Amino acid sequence: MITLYGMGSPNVVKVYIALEELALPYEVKPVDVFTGQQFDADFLKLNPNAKVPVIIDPDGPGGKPYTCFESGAILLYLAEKTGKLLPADPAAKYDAVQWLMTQMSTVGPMFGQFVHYLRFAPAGNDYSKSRYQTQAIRVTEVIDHRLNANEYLAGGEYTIADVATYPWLRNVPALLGADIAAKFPNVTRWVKQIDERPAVKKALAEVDAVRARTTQFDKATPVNLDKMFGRGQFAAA
Ligand SMILES: N[C@@H](CCC(=O)N[C@@H](CS)C(=O)NCC(=O)O)C(=O)O
Repeated sequence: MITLYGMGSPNVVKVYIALEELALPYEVKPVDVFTGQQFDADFLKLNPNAKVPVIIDPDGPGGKPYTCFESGAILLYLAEKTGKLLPADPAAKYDAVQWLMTQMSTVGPMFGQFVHYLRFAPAGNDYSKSRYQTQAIRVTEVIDHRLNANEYLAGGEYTIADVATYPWLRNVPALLGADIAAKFPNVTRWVKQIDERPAVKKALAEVDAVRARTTQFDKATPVNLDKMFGRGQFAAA
């Protein structure tokens, strides 16, 4: 059985969805990032970059256990292990990989930084907040345009590109507001379509369960937040 180390954040939600879509049995080991468990020595052996998600597959390549971190790598690993959620046709497969990389390089980091400046930065960071909000809106527009011409990100097939992007873009109305969300009807249509998938409903219920077992950001102590964000006594520069 695969072990998933995580909590309830979008990068972890991707892996829950993939495991449910692929009907792979898994157990969850919660990592309480808002109390600093990602810095524990045992967890750093799994991911030296101190971030969730991580999976351990006891039945990895060559029948040996395999540990995998970085959500995009995990999605590729699970898709290739099962031969699902990635098109067989090489061009369509690389269409999926391109949009997966767009999620990893742009959607996640831009929305992630926007949320940071929205929720966690001290007052007086308006330039940074505006920059990341603008970038989050810009990439949502790019995806909306793609979904105008295609049912899913890689074309006609639901793939790991959709699995990676949905946990971030389902939050567009909450993060960017209803007026901005209304400018992206294709994203709204695609989110609704993915919301209805039984595996996604199951995954989101599991995510609610892990949220109940982990500390949420509003309960984190100031010192744990400083450590996680590398600021205050933990700043390197
Ligand atoms: N690019 C990484 C990002 C992982 C990431 O930022 N994980 C967050 C939760 S969403 C985390 O572990 N944060 C703890 C920390 O930064 O100390 C991935 O997609 O797996």
